[in-house]
Amino acid sequence: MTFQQKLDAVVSKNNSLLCVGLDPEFPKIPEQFQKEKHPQFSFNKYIIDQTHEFVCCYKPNSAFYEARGAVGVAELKMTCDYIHQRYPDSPILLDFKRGDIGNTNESYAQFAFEYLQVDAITLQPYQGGEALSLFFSRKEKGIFILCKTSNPGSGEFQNKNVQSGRDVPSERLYELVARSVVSNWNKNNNCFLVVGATYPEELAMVRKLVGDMTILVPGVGAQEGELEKSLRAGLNSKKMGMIINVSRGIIFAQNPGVAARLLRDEINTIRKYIASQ
Ligand code: OMP
Repeated sequence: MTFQQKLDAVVSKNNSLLCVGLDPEFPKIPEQFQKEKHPQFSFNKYIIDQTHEFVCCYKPNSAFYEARGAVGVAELKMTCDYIHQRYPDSPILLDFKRGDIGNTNESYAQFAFEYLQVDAITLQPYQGGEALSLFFSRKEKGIFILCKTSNPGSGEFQNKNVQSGRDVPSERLYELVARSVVSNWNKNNNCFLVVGATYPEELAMVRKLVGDMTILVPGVGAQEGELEKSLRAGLNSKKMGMIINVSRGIIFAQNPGVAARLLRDEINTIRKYIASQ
């Protein structure tokens, strides 16, 4: 089963485009979990049990586990194992943002796909498609390429005009990334893009360039990306094709299960409204 097939199945089963980001920043974890033997894992287990019916995906960000060294990485592994065992329908998208030369990428791929056994990862495109080809060859895995990131300074490079050839009109760097992914990198139909909810105009532009491709959209909530604007810009022709990630806004909510259900429902209400227009 490919990542897209696994995603489609759970999107339809849970009627959800919502992804919960498992970003257990240690100092922010409630005290009761901090005291546990495996604090990040215990906290994640609680979040996953509360939210699994309302989400289409989980996205643990490796940084929050690596920050604690070996114990954190072990708890990331425990988290992935728990999802595989208890909720095998739920895809795991590892937020990794890696990408290097060939043999280094082999080691990254080994960690993500063999050790953690995740279904998908995020990568940066800076070293080009040649360097990432090893990831593309993993046909069953989802390869998410950073295109237009949500941070305030992402335009420094991503919005610069670039010209790929003498007779070709110039375009923004993020547009070139989107076009390259669609036309050159996606030979195995396993590439996807990441575009921040904080840039709905750019998201609309990317949607025009990539057809119905699924886009990971982080930045709703804590980073103040607006949900309705993002959905208007990012939904594909089937009013789907988005994975809307929310991390802090759900995991640190008073009641994460309720927060996830409400957000799932709000996304669906807006989707229906947009479809009816
Ligand atoms: P919240 O802002 O707490 O919802 O978390 C957002 C999550 O999405 C974090 O794990 C970020 O690292 C990640 N993210 C962004 O916020 N912006 C991006 O442009 C890309 C990502 C990502 O690749 O997921």
